[in-house]
Amino acid sequence: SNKERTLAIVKPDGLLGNYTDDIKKTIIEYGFSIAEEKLVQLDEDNVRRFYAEHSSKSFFSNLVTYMTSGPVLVMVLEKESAIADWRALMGPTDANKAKATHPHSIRAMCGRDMEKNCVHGSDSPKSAQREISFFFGEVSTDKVTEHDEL
Ligand code: YYY
Ligand code: MG
Repeated sequence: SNKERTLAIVKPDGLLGNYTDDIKKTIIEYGFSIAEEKLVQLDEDNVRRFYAEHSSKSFFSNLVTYMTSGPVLVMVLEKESAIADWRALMGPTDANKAKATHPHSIRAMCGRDMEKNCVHGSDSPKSAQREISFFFGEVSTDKVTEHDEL
């Protein structure tokens, strides 16, 4: 089939603000299916490896602190053009920009700023493959701690 898979994450502020149900409802409304999901608590090493491409950026240590501040909901979303369509549905990285220019996006709904932007989405087929294996590959349970209360 022409279906594609992408990795989506509801970040700690999304869970804390109880946005998970609304986000999932939006995901389904827009024609994605949720192929996999799990709630995980990331540690520093997980985040450093997941966001390795950003390791030299000035915001990196704040990103690590934020992403380890509470559990995250990790999902594999599936549909035609899932990667681009999930990026579009999330809206711009900066949630303030999302509120101004993409008021119906998920980051406009539940993000706060450039850092606390509520959701993640893979940015290319290569990233999607890497990120899905990171969380759902064969040795994934060694890498991330699964969280009990879903
Ligand atoms: O893919 P996306 O999440 O939209 O943005 P990236 O440029 O890949 O950055 C990853 C992540 O890093 C972003 O979601 C928030 C954080 N971040 C930040 O805290 N400050 C920045 N100036 C840029 C990104
Ligand atoms: Mg990115």
